[in-house]
Amino acid sequence: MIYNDIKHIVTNFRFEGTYESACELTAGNINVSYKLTYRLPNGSRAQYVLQKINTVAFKDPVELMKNIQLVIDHLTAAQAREGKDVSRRILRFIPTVSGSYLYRDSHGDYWRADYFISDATAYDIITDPNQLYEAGRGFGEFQRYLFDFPADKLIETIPDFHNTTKRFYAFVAAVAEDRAGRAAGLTKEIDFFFDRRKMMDSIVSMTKNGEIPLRVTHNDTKLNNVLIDNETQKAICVIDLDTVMPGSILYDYGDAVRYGASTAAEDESDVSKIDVNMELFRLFTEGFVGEIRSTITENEIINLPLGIKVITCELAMRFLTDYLNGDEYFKIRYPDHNLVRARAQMALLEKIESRFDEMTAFVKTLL
Ligand code: GN1
Ligand code: MG
Repeated sequence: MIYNDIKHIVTNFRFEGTYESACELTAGNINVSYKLTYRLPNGSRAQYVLQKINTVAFKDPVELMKNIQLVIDHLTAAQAREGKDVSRRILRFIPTVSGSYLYRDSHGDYWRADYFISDATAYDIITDPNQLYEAGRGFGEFQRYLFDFPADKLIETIPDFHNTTKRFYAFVAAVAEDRAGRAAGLTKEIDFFFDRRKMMDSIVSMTKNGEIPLRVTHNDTKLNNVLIDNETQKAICVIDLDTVMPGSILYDYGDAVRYGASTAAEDESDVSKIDVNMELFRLFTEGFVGEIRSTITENEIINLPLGIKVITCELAMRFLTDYLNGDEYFKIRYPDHNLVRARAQMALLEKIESRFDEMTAFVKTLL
């Protein structure tokens, strides 16, 4: 069945060998991704990731791919300088038959493909606490490599992506328009975000007034966006470079803790299961800060826990906004999925708020 969806696409890429099988990779909420297996002439197998880019989220795939290529070149040079073997550490795209990295099909959809990095895992849920330390180290290292990236070379692939203040305005508009007729029963949820408006403005305003520097950041640091080597259990490669653009490091740090240190899935429907695992919070923080301690400011370190709060609130609000808009942005697997996601992230935020002082006390020990 999957083959029918992609057979007209795969022939347009310079994959080695002959097509054998494909399965869908379902972890992402935006792009559609497939893992392809090809058989090589010597009988061994090659694996690739094929992706259809979501153009509701990414309006300009051509510019998006230029951004990613600049980031890849920068990462490659930085790691080569450290004498690292980059072959399993950096995404590598497969050219199309016409030699570019994007194929536009007859419906106008954009496709790209890269080598699947084998013998490594993108964890949705960790199997060992050390993996969170490694995830922290991996994202920290990625951040370190980007410190001297010339930000003015990058376009904003999604303008105002983590401008939480503007996200709030979009939420207010969604409530007012109530396009899907869903706002009536959601007074409690809607009030939740109005009550946190000031907190949601905090990083944007600190960035504006220069208290927190603008850096080149990843902007989507879910645990499953860093690959951990199966054998060494070390973080080897940060993936999903679609949203690398200027931003605050507080969001990258916060998003990773939000997802990786939670005791439940991002869309857990039983909110009583949701909490922050403080050991995992500490492990991630140590790994992350350890890589970049000498390059970030004290003010950034002290405000790391604020990043966890703001990004969790932002994402909860984005899920609710999408629910109010009739589910036009995030892929959903069942009708109320976005509402369930929003409630899960709201529950997580309440736990983060209750542990905020403890988190702040911990990051201060790293100063
Ligand atoms: C989306 O598709 P994925 O998993 O890479 C979203 C992130 C959210 C995340 C929540 C471009 O990321 O911002 O944090 O879902 N990406 C975009 O799971 O909107
Ligand atoms: Mg992503």
